[in-house]
Amino acid sequence: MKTRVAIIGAGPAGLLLSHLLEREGIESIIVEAQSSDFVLGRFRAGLLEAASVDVLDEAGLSERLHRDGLEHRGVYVQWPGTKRSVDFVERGGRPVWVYGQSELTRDLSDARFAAGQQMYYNVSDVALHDVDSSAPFLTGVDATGRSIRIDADVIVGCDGFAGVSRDSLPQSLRAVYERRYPHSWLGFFADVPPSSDQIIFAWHPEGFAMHTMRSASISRFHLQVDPHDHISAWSDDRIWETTARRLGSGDNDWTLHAGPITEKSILPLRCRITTPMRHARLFLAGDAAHVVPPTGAKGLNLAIADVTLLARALGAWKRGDESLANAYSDSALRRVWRAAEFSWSWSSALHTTGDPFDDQLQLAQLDWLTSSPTGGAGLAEKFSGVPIAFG
Ligand code: RFL
Repeated sequence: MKTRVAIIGAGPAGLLLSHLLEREGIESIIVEAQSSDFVLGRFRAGLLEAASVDVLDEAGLSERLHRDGLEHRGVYVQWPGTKRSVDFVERGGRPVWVYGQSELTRDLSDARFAAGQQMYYNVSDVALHDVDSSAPFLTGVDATGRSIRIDADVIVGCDGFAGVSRDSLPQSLRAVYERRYPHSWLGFFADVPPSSDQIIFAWHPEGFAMHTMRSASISRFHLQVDPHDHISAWSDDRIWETTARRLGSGDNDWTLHAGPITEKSILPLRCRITTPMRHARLFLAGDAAHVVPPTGAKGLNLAIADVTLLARALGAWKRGDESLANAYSDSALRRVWRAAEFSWSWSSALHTTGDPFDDQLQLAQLDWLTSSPTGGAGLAEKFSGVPIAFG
């Protein structure tokens, strides 16, 4: 097979990229290791910055988002005895949207199928070849066991954290920056209406807790847990008791709606950034190049921003101007490092360490972020995000 852009991975980055490329008049082929059902069934992110929604609006992909998504002007930040609402819009930021990643992936995938996109699911052993040349190609084995080869002008690795494409960056050029956090998140979904009109970030001496939502009937929670904890140690009763204690301490009048837990898992928090995001005819986008801890809700938004920049760059290149493609890695990484800094500082302010000195520093930081106009404006900008091409 032959195409202009061979895309590895049918997650949000790969699907949106193929859509944006089509709008630039560029054809692409997507290969995905998993089945379509598996990809659509993966629950992950749930928060979109306004700039991400702008991209989806402009691409005509946001009808269901505006119908079923929840627009939030801000968040609650709390600690024992105190609960404060931070209104991003009042503080110079923009609203954010609560919309499940699985819903967004479904919208993107439906749009790609409707447009006749060439997509190959269940492709194994994907390998990249000759990315240093002007004729790179991919090989793999399709769902029927047949070997496939895709020749392209460029290859884009949108294959997530566990993908293979970043291994094709030459060792001599590659730099990997990594931070492992000393805590994990126990995340769970419950079939209950949300217990809050906005996301709650709660500092508690026992550990961080967060309440978010996916819809009017599905709630999402996260609890800071020890990195050595196993999910089998967390019965549903223990989870609800801990959640009620940590989230209930900010406001005595608040009530937690408990109910059936439908999914629970423990996720280690880490930040890992691989540079550069372009080498010769290979480009990386989304989690293939960077993962950040989910506290700042940036991962999905970074994936959307990367592929928006990349589609514009490849569009310009097709018209004879390679400058945006040459600038892609630096432009994308500027936003990535901002997101990494926010994810780090926001995580650091909220996750307890067991040291009483750290507790007091964290509370001073949270007090400043939620009561000072300067602190609040910074939090609003960092949380609600900056334009896709900023600066
Ligand atoms: P994905 O979604 O991982 O998709 C990559 C795709 O590539 C496929 N693949 C391959 N295909 C072919 N050959 C191979 N060798 C392949 N290897 C892998 C995979 O099967 C998959 O389909 O990456 P993408 O598209 O870059 O999207 C990134 C987002 O998924 C990710 O950043 C977010 O989910 C991160 N994240 C959050 N981001 C936010 O913006 N807001 C949030 O609130 C938020 N919460 C979260 C999160 C991530 C979480 N987890 C589990 C990682 C909460 C959690 C719990």
